[in-house]
Amino acid sequence: MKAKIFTLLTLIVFGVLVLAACGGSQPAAQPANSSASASAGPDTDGDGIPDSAEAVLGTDPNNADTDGDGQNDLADQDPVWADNPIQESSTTAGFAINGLMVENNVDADGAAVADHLEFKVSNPGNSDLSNFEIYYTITDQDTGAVQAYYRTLPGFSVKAGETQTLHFDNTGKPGHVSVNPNSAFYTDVNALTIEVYLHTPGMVPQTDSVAKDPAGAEGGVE
Ligand SMILES: [Ca+2]
Ligand SMILES: [Ca+2]
Ligand SMILES: [Ca+2]
Repeated sequence: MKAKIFTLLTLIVFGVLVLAACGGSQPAAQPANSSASASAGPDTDGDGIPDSAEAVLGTDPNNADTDGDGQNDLADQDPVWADNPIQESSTTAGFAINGLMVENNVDADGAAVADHLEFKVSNPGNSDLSNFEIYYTITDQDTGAVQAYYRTLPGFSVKAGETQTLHFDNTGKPGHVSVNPNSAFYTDVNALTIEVYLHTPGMVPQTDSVAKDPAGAEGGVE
């Protein structure tokens, strides 16, 4: 499977670059600094894959390492699958997650907003918590295909005794964590299962899962 994906990636990137090169060979009208990658369109994240090809591959045009496994998208044999790197020996249950949802999301006024992943993190302890990291998977309930992502959350913290909500979307709002716009979450219309695994050093990781209806249909009252 990985070999297939890598081959597909290679072929697509190669195809885009060949097309670009053909375009670039047309004479005179091309500016002096015209290059294959420039002709193929922008490469926003500089990973060597044009944005247009990232859409085909299902990778993130704004992130050179879509799945967060440390390998650049171009070199990664499976750019939307990361092994879970989180290791923890502590048995201290220092925080809780709840309210995980992908549908029926509402804004501060209770109005419906586009589906995105969100959940609450509660800190009942006496110390502020930070240095969170998350691993999450998106599973197609029909095909069994799984995507898996890892990332650190350097801007997220929860003060002692407080609860904070984590949002995963591409609204660019303060505190919201960006996600792959070409991931299964947005492009797969089958029913999905999303599982999250949240960790901060020295505490037992917390996990939860939620189902996303086919075609993004809302499952309840908006
Ligand atoms: Ca790119
Ligand atoms: Ca990328
Ligand atoms: Ca990667």
